[in-house]
Amino acid sequence: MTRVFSGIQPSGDLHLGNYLGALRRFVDDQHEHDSVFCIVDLHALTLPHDAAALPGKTLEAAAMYLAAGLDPEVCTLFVQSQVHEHAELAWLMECNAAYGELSRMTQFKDKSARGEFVSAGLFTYPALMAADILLYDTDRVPVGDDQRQHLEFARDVAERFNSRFGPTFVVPEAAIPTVAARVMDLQNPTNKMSKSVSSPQGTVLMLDAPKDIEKKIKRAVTDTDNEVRFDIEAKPGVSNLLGVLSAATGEPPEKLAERYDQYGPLKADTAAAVIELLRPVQERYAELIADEAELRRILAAGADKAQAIASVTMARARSAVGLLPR
Ligand code: AQP
Repeated sequence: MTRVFSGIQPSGDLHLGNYLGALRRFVDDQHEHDSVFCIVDLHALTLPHDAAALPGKTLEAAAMYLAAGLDPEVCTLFVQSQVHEHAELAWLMECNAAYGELSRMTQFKDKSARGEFVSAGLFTYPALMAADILLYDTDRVPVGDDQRQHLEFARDVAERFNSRFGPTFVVPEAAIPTVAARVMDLQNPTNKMSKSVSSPQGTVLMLDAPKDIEKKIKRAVTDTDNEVRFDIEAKPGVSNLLGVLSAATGEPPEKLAERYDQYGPLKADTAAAVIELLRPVQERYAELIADEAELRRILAAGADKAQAIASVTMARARSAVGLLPR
């Protein structure tokens, strides 16, 4: 059976981009593939973070995964730092990654340009991500388009490791959605919607109240010619709305565009579709987040299941590079 692995950082409040680009697709995958999903809290340490808030954010991410429809009886759901093999394999990945290839990562360039303190962890983030994926003999990684380059890096390191030390890792494939692969910020439609870049009016949060979703989408930046056309280069704002509406309704964006000759109705329909899409998730989330003990229990059981797989791969990788067993 195909193995699927993916993760989301508990680095802030999850948004519509995380849902359409990643989370929603995990729910379908769990029934078709052997699925392992992770809350990648070690990745959330790569930027300055609020230590006191992180445990809560991690539980919120878990509740959101479950609210979106993940069933812990069907898939494996766990927290990255609770399976120590992630940090351990990351070191082997770093020692097989070239400084030059890590320097070319666009996410590192973007994020390092923003902060005053640029951690070495931010630089080696893709090596930890490669470890996450390779530990589970992953065939397929459902991610948004922003993670394409990191996935390519994981493949390159796996191939290099296999050719240096013998067959050790499965080389994974990225699975990028055809619509809403990169949901853009509503106020800056040439930037992706993101947790860590503060654009409150440009980011639809998973837990936003319907009136806030409506307000944000109705105020989305478009352009002045009032022509509804799906053209990401020339009309990024309008195309972003059409992409979101398409992801919510299942209709191709080009076809949806034919239905509108003004921006107002497109925005109103997009807002209504997003509100309806998120409503059931928000309702389930409210119930799940109220029972912290149950969330912790689910995550502990998930970590046991994950570690049973990860420890086998880790032992194989240790032996391949010549580390002496204890
Ligand atoms: N705007 C987006 N459109 C589509 N997919 C997206 N993803 C993120 N933003 C968009 C996908 O969500 C998954 C989880 O992402 P992550 O938490 O690992 O971090 P990220 O990709 O760096 O996303 P953020 O929200 O921008 O987080 P910060 O700001 O903390 O870095 C991934 O599959 C990603 O592709």
